[in-house]
Amino acid sequence: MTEGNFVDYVKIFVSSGKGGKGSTHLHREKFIEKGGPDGGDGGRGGHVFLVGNKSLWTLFHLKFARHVKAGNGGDGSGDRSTGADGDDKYIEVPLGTVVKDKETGEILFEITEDGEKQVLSRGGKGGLGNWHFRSSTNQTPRYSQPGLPGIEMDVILELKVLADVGLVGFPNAGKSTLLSVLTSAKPKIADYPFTTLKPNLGIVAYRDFQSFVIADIPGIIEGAAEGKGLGHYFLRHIERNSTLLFLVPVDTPDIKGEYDILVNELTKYNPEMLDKERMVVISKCDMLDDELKVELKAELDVSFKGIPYMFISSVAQQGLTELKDKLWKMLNE
Ligand SMILES: Nc1nc2c(ncn2[C@@H]2O[C@H](COP(=O)(O)OP(=O)(O)OP(=O)(O)O)[C@@H](O)[C@H]2O)c(=O)[nH]1
Ligand SMILES: [Mg+2]
Repeated sequence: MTEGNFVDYVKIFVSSGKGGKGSTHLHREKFIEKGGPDGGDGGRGGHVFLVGNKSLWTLFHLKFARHVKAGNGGDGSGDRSTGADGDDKYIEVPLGTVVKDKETGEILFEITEDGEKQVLSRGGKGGLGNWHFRSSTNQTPRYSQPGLPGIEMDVILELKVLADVGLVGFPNAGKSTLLSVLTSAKPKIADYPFTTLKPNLGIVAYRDFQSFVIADIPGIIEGAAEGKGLGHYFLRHIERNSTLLFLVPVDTPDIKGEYDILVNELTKYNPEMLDKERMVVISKCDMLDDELKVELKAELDVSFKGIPYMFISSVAQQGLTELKDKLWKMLNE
């Protein structure tokens, strides 16, 4: 994912197919003089569906799909044969896509589950063939129904949330490692700064089949808001997250000081960033023995004064369940 291919809003013109005409065919065969009506029905027009796909993250693939048109139904023909149904069209969208009628602004529906399929525009019904209209008074009806037209509409697709939680930290803080242990994402991890060059997203599977999304972005350094490092370029990606998770490694000499630098950079970039819920995670705690942890805790309780913080280790899998619980609570409060 880069700046260019993140798209969360597209306008599309959709049209379902029109129904096929019913046939007015009269049966003809050698030696049978009046065969009677045998015109078949028209096929229905194709529908346009939206389908949820959990491996899609943006609407980028629809950016150039300005017009989606389903196929028309085939006309009925003699021998009571029904026309073919028009081809349906399936538009795949990420979960959390909201569909609006462009004219009225009305929300039509939302796709929230993988594989969920909803009709956006229904194909027109096929017309009935003359065979249906035969009666004792009219044995050779030369009448059949036309197919019904398809439905044309302009719709807006909007992706609600990119990620619920944004990871913020200096390079090498262990952000990508944390993403890799909380989700099935496989970001690049290495012992040097700026390993991550583009944001990575992952879904945290939470108790009872719930989930939330975490975004890992490149490390932020002092001066990021003025363009140092890479962080500033990606700060806008976490502008949309509802919760920020600050990562500071436990071996940092001044933990609160590093946190302050991060907060300061975000504030300089956009003061509204501070309106978000935030939590501090002291990472790599496997490097600390219990005794030192108690000492550090006493220190941090004073310096963090009421700012929620916790210890974790991605490598030793410590504190991860507690972290998920806390994030879930913050997101749902
Ligand atoms: N001991 C220990 N090392 C860790 C832990 N988590 C990450 N590391 C190490 O810290 C280094 C940096 O980890 P990354 O996950 O790449 O850090 P990052 O914050 O994504 O770094 P950038 O992408 O450069 O911003 C790697 O060598 C990891 O193996 C942990 O819980 N314990
Ligand atoms: Mg990284």
